[in-house]
Amino acid sequence: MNKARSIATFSAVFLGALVYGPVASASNSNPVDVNAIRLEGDFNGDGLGDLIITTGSGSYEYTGLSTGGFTPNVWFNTDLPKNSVSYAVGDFNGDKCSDLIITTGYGSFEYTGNGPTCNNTGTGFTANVWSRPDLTLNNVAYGGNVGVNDGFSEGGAVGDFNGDGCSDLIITTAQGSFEYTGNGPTCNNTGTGFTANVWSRTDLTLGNAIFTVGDYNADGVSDVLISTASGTYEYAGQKAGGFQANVWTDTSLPWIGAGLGFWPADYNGDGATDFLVMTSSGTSEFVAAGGGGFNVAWTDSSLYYYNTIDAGWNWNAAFCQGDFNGDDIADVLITTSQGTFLYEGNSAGGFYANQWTNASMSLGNVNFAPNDFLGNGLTDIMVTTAAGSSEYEGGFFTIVWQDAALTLGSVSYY
Ligand SMILES: [Ca+2]
Ligand SMILES: [Ca+2]
Ligand SMILES: [Ca+2]
Ligand SMILES: [Ca+2]
Repeated sequence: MNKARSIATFSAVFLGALVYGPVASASNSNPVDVNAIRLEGDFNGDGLGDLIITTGSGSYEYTGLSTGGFTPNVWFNTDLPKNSVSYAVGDFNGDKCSDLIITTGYGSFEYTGNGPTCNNTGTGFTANVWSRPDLTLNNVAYGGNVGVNDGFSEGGAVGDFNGDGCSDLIITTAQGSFEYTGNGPTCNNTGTGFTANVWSRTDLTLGNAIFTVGDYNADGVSDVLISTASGTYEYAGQKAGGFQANVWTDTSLPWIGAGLGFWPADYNGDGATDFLVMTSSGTSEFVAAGGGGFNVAWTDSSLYYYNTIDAGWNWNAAFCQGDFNGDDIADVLITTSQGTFLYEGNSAGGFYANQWTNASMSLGNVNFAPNDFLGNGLTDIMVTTAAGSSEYEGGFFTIVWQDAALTLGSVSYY
């Protein structure tokens, strides 16, 4: 059974080059990648987006190059093959180099990114800065999870919920959801690892709530939309920790384990995070209206979730946000059975449709991993199909790197 997923994202107004976005794909034959929630990393802190590439052989750090392509295998670990590991990305220690929460059957482990400008000026990662052997794969969600067993990884989130410049976690388990705030030399807590249980909600257990991150009220502190069977509730992050509850509510947007998906980004470029939400009725753009509320600015009833007796919930479109034209207004790639269509964000709300199209990139046959790999302010995309992976430069969508071995279903990107 396919599950609708929250795609944790927030715009580039936080955390420098960290632009969070989803993999946009949907296919029953590729369930893990379908539900990937990836947060874009710059692990070595040079301003160019990097990747963790996970295949059957292990996990590999590829660092982006300004001319396209990557420096491969800056770090690798053959004990972390695809389907036995998930990654959540954030800058948990606040040194502007992206870090990882690595989750396996042995628990969850914080690995902090190293680079010339990071706290550790080496390469690769500093291992086990924080570890929790009890938080094992499929028993915990950080929003960035790619669960091996779909349906058990909903929940969790990464954002800067206390606004101190260090990424924080909402950790969701069978016991509930818990805010852990990142520690580092420039954070509110100058130690390492996390300050546990700054906020907790024992009712928001794994599989019963999803979190969608954004700065919806544009105060520089990450907020969350919490969706449960009762509806969707905006909780505004507080600098002292915790959240102001129910800043905005919409009981017409319930999450019952499926049938609801969010793609947040600043689609009108005013600095406040907006979101696309897909329901069984279609997809709508909710534009932040100040103070935390939203106005519906655009709807397309042809992009929707549907329920089937045999296959459960499914969807007829997938979305991938980014600033593909570099105008500081978020755009979205919409993938349907007819191909992929670039909708460019409009400052007045809504989109300029079909600014780029590709009929061969159809739903179920393509995966997108967005990041500014070239570091020039335009979101580039790693496009993965049965023919392999191709790095498309933002803007003109020209191919600047390819690897035919990294085929759809054989690789996950973080
Ligand atoms: Ca980099
Ligand atoms: Ca870091
Ligand atoms: Ca923080
Ligand atoms: Ca906005």
